[in-house]
Amino acid sequence: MHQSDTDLIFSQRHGQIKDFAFDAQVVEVFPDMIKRSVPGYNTIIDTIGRLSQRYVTDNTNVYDLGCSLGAATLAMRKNITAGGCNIIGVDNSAAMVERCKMHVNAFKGQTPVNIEEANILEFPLVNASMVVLNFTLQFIEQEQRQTLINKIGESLSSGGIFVLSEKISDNDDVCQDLLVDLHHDFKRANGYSELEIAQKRTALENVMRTDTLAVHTQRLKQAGFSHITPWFQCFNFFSLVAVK
Ligand code: GEK
Repeated sequence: MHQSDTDLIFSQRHGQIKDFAFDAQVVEVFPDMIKRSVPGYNTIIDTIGRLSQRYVTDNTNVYDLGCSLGAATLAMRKNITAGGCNIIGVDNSAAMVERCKMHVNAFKGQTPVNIEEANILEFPLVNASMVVLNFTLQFIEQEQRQTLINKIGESLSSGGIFVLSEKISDNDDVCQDLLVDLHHDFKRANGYSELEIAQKRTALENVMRTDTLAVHTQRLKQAGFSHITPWFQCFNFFSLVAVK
């Protein structure tokens, strides 16, 4: 990997650590950052692709909410076999959206893709057969999460699928400490130093708030999803599918 693509954002000691933001500096190193920080990221992206082949139906919309550089969008575009569909990727970071459009245009595909700069809380969702929230809900205010999940539920047709991936917390302190330690070991094994791990943790403190798996499941039930199953967990990272 070229040095400039490597995530070195927290490698030097910062006097004061600012809240983490999806700015141009983060965009530059994002693919490296997410792969070295999120256990199972590639498996989750591949599986989103496979699920799109199975669940996306003709003449529907597919949403990738908080699409970043479009990894899930591209996986779905590669795998969708249904006709007359549109993939809509939404992100509120101007820097992400600009780079995402370049990524998407660099590959060819049958299904049209629109990348929109918008807040997913305000973005209308209609006629969907698949909605993906891949590590995005954790950045939404906790009080606004139910409204967003309800909107996703309402946009999906019967038999449509929702994929939710998140960093989670555990109410049991012993389990929580173990999962956090295992995740930090994973980051160390991927070349992050103690300083980088500690500074990133501080930067995320005010912007990323995690829920328990039980809270996520309850929210989905309240939004009317009747078939919910976690299909992936590694340490404190999980992904679930919910079918309407
Ligand atoms: C992936 N899904 O590679 N509206 C729109 N976008 C938002 C909002 C919001 N209110 N809040 C945060 N974002 C991607 C990875 S990253 C996860 C998702 C991570 C966007 C934010 O700008 C960022 O691009 C993304 O959500 C979260 O499959 O970095 O841990």
